[in-house]
Amino acid sequence: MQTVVRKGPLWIVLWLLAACKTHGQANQKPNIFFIAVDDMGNNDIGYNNPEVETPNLNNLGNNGVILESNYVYPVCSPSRSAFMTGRYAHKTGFQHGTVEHNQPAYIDSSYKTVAEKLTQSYGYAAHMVGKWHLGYCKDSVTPTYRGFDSFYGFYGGQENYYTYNVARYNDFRDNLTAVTPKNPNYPREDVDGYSTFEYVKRAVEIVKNHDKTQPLFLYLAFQAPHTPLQAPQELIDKYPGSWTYTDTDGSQKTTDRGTFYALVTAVDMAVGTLHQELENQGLLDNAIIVFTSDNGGQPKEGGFNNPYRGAKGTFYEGGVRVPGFVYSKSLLTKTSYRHRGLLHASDWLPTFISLAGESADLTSDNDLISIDGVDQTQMLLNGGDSARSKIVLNIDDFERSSTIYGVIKQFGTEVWKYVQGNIGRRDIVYSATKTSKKRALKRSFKSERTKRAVNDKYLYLISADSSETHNLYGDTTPEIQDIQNDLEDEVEAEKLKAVPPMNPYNCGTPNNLLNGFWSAGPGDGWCNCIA
Ligand SMILES: [Ca+2]
Repeated sequence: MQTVVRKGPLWIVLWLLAACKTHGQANQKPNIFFIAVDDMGNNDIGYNNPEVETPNLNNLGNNGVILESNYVYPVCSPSRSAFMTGRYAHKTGFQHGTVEHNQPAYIDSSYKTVAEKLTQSYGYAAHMVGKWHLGYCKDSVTPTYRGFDSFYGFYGGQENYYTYNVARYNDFRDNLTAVTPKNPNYPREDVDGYSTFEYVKRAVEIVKNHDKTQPLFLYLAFQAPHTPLQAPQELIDKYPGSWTYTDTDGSQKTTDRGTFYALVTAVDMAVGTLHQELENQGLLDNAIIVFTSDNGGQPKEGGFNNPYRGAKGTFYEGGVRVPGFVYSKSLLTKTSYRHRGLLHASDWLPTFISLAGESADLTSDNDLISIDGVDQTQMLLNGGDSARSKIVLNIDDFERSSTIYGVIKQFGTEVWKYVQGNIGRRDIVYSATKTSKKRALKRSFKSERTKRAVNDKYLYLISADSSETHNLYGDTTPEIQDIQNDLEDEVEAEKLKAVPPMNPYNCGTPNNLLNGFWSAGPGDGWCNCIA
């Protein structure tokens, strides 16, 4: 009798406990806010350069962990492919530069995106706002088919901030619906603003409407501060004056760095708006904010990478080592410092999976078993060592003129970099006489153009020479010879793993315009077009 009486309530209690546990676990998964900016160089953020006003970014970075060795690719699409897939670009076919409008490139469905993993395996809601730049030749390769519950932004690159045009035609979407104020079929009337602010407006809507019993992944990919250099006039007015630099032919050029700063400040304001709303909604109590650029700055457009050499599009540090930080109110056991550990664009996926799963096993999940990214939670949360000692910068030999192989490797406290091939056209070298005086930077660097060849080789000890002024390739010191041989072997081994690039060709004139919008088209769209 006693046993029977107890059995009923006990079963209910256990059932309730199990239900609560499941519910509790769901709540324990942190919200993940992944903020990417476009073409921001090392010297383009306030905590590295007080000349640019970024109080919100400074606050988050200075109270979080600033990433000193945050490596990406030199241009947009490869970096974004690594963000989304956790794989090196040469493993997914994105190693050969940016995806152009007429190129039928996309993330193959065999590579799960971070949004697919978080929504399908870990119970997250996932939303994307901003720049995709990973192909759109059929609807099924666009964000809402690749794991995101919603998408608000554009498929390509280099969009006009006010008209949402790219290369004369429109490229702006709310899920699959083309959006402009000119589109009578679109119900909203308020989509006519500066895109940085439109994006954050949508991000705030997402946050406000989010069911807080579910963990949230938001990928907010600003198009700023990429060209065209457009910003609200009141922000441009903050930065009067001109900035000059010496171009590759030795001539003095003026750069619109003031307007560029205004683009960055607009991003900072947008991040501040989002941050405040996250606080208002209580979504930061168990959350991580990640901020990263996708490649280095373009000096001729106002982006500087000081003290790193090179520019966007180059494999010098200035092209691939970019601003980044993590911030969390509750998850970081060590804060307010700079971490020099190696971190790569491909690491975010496994790191987010690790944060999402209390026992995420990255070695047995078939979707993750062959990724290149590594779980960096110990480094980011606890200030531990980086989980990687090597980064493959790229493997791309599709065109002889742009052939590039590169690897970074840590040996003890030394970090070495080996590059073979076209390290980059804009070979900007910072002057040894640069000062930290305000506005001094405009006088402090010069650039030079030198001939590049597929067999050019570079070896830099970047832990001591981050400006890459001493090419040690061919040095006869035995220790350096050993390192050189090691890195050359790494590159040779990695070459065998590369898949062909997906975006070598333009399709000519595929059927990718519909009513003035860059569009995918039904079914296979124009993915099978042949140049
Ligand atoms: Ca970019």
